[in-house]
Amino acid sequence: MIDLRSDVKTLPTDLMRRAIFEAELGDDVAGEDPTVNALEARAAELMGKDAALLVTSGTQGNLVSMLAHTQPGQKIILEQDAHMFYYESGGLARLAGLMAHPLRGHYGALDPDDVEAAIWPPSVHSPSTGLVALENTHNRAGGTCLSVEQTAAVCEVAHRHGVPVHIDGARIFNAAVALGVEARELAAPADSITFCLSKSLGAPVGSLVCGDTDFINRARQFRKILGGGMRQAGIIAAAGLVALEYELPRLPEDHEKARRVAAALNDLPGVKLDMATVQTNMVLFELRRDDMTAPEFCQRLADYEIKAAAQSEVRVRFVTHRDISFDETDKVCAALREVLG
Ligand code: TLP
Repeated sequence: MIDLRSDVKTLPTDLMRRAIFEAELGDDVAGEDPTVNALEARAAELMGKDAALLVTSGTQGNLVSMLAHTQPGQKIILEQDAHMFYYESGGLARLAGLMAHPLRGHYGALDPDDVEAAIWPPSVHSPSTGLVALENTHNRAGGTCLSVEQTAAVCEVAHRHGVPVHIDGARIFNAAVALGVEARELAAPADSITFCLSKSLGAPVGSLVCGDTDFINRARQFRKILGGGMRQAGIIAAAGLVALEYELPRLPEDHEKARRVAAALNDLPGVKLDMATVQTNMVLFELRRDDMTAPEFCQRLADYEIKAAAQSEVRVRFVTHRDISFDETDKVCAALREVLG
């Protein structure tokens, strides 16, 4: 099966499985797991931050970050299609007690002027703004990147008003590869960042929250409150260390696969695809045809041993990743031509 539904579907590599088997372990809640400590040190170094914290998932990373940055009753400003707003089951409201102020972005990027206007002046009537959140790459915009300049411009506005900035960098390394910069340059203007091991990096579990030492200490306590204190978590960290060493350099290949799929789709009737969004490992498009809906199209792909998922009656997202080879990518292109041509 060729699974285009998401890069979260990747299975651990042999190297990861061996590293898990051989990992040196201890009680991470007490800070005694050497493999977790090594991963957190490596993550902090890659993001150019003081410290890092291993969490169970991207969602948990974003949640502990919101909890550590804000007070209940404050406002969080974020893009209206942001994962933290759209897909995290309202955890920002239910668990962090935040009010969301969503803004419409452009290819996932917030306009700094809109952010400034959304930071309402202090008043007895209004909530104060506790956090601005960015997403890089932006999932629902189709894996689009925020540049260093775009990130810095929003951070400048937020910081001028005393508001911290968190980046949901689930796929920050894809952005770094696409933009030709280091991930730490993209993280530098922000106060904190979460990145995921379990998406394009192909590890089975885990995300890292990175920031200054005080922030990470607070986040660690919130992780415990949320039940995310794990004991011999080195079995997770071991695969993560392998992912950072061996999978990170491989990411440009996934972008090339996405470009091939996008080029094939772009020629086909009834496909509405903005090629400007094809920047990383995602291809987001609309199917505007009388003969099939997006779910029916995905159903047809099953005959070619391809798993795909529609996001609505017209919208489809494909994600390329390590478990789809270049040969399989070409098979996908051929299948698309047969089904839609
Ligand atoms: N994204 C997943 C899910 O929506 C299923 C996907 O397939 O793309 N931030 C961003 C930008 C994400 O894309 C995701 C997951 C998360 C956070 C949450 O990560 P997890 O699933 O580890 O909680």
